[in-house]
Amino acid sequence: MPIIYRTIRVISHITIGIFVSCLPLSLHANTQSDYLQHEKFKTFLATVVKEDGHDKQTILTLFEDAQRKDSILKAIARPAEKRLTWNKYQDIFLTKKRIEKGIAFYKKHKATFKKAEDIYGVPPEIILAIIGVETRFGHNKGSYRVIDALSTLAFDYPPRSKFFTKQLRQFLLLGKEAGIDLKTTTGSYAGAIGFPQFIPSSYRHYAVDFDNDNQTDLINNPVDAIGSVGNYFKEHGWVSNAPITSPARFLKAGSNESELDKLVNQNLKPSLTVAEIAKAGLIGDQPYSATAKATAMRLKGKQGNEYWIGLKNFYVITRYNHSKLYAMAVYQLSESFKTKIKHL
Ligand SMILES: [Ca+2]
Repeated sequence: MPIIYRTIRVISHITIGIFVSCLPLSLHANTQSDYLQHEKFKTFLATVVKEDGHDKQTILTLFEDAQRKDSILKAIARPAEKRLTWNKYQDIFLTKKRIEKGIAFYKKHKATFKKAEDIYGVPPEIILAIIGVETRFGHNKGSYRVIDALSTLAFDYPPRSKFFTKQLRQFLLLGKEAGIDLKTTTGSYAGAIGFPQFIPSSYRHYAVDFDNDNQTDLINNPVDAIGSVGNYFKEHGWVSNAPITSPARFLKAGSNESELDKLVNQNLKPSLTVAEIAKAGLIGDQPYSATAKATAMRLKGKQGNEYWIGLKNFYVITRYNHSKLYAMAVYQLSESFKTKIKHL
């Protein structure tokens, strides 16, 4: 799109410049860019120049060819976490191929995983599962230019405009701080970057230089990525050696299904005690403390309803992606890795 417009602009200026004033105003405006004339961009520009110290012309040049992508607007309206139930969602991530690739990735970076566990208390299989679910161990880091993704969502997606405007601002700061190329860096449709798909604010706050080469590089450096996921989990409250989630049985006899309906699939944050959940008839297979905070889940599985009890660490996984389906996929993938990597 911009290439065509640029061509029009060149022709306008050089060959038929004399007729430019005859062109309809709207066409002329469209030749500029998708965003330079956008009201929300103008406000954004003033903010980042004034408050973040960016050079105005540099930002204008950067946004000259920032593109609105309708495919991004479609994708964000229908994420897999909302579109699918657990019986379908699991098939995307819990595959033999993904497990094999994970084992190979682990073998290659075993010492780094060990170091991350020592420093952050997060087991290798969890970090491995996150990187596996996010990008298949770096094989798919996303093909949208981050500048396009974040501009589209910040300026043309009102429901999340505030959030993505903040992310766009964080992205520009990453250019200064981490040396990220703002024009060419690619990521997901939501502007997530690198092996672990950190959104720009997470990159700025939780990414670490884990191989001490003075660069914090989540795009090309798997070592920095592994350490950064460990740090992210620790900072979000991961409890070392604590349980994550357990299958649970719904004891129909003497229990109250309507009472259980009120308990399951409420907030992601554990707000009930194991005892309160048990009172409604849901008993975890693991012997958790009756006073532990937990969340009761009912998922549509392949064999019908599945019940699960999630604890603090399950909640921490949802801090990476606010979805119980996501956290369950990470957990189950991690369990597949756990036994396989133990003796490697
Ligand atoms: Ca590094």
